[in-house]
Amino acid sequence: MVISRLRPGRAGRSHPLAAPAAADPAAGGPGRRRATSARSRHRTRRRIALVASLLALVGLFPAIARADNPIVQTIYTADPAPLVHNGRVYLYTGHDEDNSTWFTMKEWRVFSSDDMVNWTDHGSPLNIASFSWAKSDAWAGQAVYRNGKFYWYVPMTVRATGQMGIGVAVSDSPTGPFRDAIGRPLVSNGEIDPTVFIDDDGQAYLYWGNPRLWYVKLNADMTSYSGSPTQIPLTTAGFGTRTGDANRPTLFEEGPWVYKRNGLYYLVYAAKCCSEFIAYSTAPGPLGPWTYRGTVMPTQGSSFTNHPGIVDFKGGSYFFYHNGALPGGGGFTRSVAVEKFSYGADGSIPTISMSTAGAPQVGTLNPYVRQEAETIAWGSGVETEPSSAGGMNVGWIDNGDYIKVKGVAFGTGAASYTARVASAAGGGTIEVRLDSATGTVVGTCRVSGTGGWQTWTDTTCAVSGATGTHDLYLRFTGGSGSLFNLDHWRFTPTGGGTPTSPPPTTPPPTTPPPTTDACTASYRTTSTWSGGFQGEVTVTAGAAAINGWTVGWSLAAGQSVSQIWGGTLSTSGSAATVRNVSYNGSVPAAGSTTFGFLANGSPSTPSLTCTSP
Ligand code: FUB
Repeated sequence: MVISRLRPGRAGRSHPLAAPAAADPAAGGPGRRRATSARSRHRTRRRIALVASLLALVGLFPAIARADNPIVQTIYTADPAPLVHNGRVYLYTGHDEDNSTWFTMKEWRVFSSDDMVNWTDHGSPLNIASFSWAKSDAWAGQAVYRNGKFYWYVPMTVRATGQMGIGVAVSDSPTGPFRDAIGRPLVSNGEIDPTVFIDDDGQAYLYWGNPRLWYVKLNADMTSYSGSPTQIPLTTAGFGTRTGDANRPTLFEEGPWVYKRNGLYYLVYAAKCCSEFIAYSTAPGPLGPWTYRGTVMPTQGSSFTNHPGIVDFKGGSYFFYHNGALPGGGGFTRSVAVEKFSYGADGSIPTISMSTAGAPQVGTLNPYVRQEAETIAWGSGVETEPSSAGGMNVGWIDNGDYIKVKGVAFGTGAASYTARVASAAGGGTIEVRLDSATGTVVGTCRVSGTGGWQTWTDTTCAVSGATGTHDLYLRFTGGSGSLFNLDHWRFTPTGGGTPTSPPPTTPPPTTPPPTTDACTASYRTTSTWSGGFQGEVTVTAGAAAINGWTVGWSLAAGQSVSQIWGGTLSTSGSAATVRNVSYNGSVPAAGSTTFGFLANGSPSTPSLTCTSP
């Protein structure tokens, strides 16, 4: 069938029908992103508008379960690879370009969550241009953690040969940036879809393949291997029986995912073609012998491929996959989704069906600490882009767009809402609503023009009636066109007293600091209330990039820090010391990053020191 000729990795093929070489997708500044994004925006808008109208219907009929699958609504995502690290799930995906008619994929993306429903967009820390030897086809990969580093194994077309090869990128942080670890393919035999498994004895294995299934033993450095790539025998006992394709007698197609649970080794994979379903086999060891165990997920969901990823997280087991569920979705415009499941007593994986409900929330979201605007359970109409303040921001906000944040624990009540916003236009309004996009308004924040899409300021509004736990809807209203951007937000609890407007503050430096300093730090108070305040510190690198920073100051009498984000705090007497966290230690020359904190006491402007190793 036609699709079969288009599928990757058939014996003897080297992707003659692959998409044209990727345009350079390297992230420029937010301005550049906005310019390039504009072209695709109208296309994206058409499908998102459909989502919005469907959800509006759901809002009118609250008895209908609200959809949280697929996980990402701002772009098409594919080939999920989850990784659990330090209490969060990091989800590594591919990115299907809008309107694709082939696996047109130029970059990989990272999202993360600590509750399985609200997902933070970390943008694209790795793309085809990260590999000087690669031409195109940012297909299915997997990231693993070892010895303080994150290794991301990804397949691409090798420019010199036109064959698929597998590269390895490395980073100190799960969200990157990642760089090519070895400057060449780790392996290249025309086959795809790497998965890496590290056994209890420390031996790491790289598996990959379509149409065959390969493995090689990785060395402890995770960027080289011992021995030669070796085929895993594809027997019908191990991988089931396929009929109608003499060249492929077993069900194994592609997308292997290997892990171990209770001493049993699992190999989960896309089976048969096309359309694929998800099957699994088990073995007593990492190299087999494998026994076919049946279906994990039947053929479903408007995409002729599927792709598995399985993790355990906070006591539950989760199956990630992709389908064509977003408007405009299909075999080349896919979306990643997740279901929770339980293993059988014998270690079997049940048959799992795709759902629109997705996994249940684990815990609740704390609205009284900084939350990134790009932490989203469901977004309608909005997109994301790199923020000049670090990380991502939500942009392309039009009248009627909204963001849903699920399971927000207001407790005894919120007194105010503060959002970090920017607008090169006239701004608009943030309606703070509960439980649906048309639910009770508990606050209304006005956003004014700030003179630039990346010129950030805070807006604060009073909140009343937000108690207990609710889904939070930030609904955006205003005139026509883009209204404003949103970087992060938080609520202030009623317990601290009546919030006041933020006092006049000293803006962060707009010019680079003296070249002799490794870094400088500036402070501003972002809100106050009776008995407490919130502060923000901007760390700015000098003439050279820095890798790690430490900010120190003396707490004034009566001050104590109760919460911090974007840094780790240690105190000794009145001395407060904040060090970077993994994602914001690297600051380019003259670039800046921020951390924030909540404190008891009265605000004062501290004298800050900033050092970098
Ligand atoms: O996303 C491109 C290819 O489609 C992947 O490498 C395969 O696993 C299939 O999902």
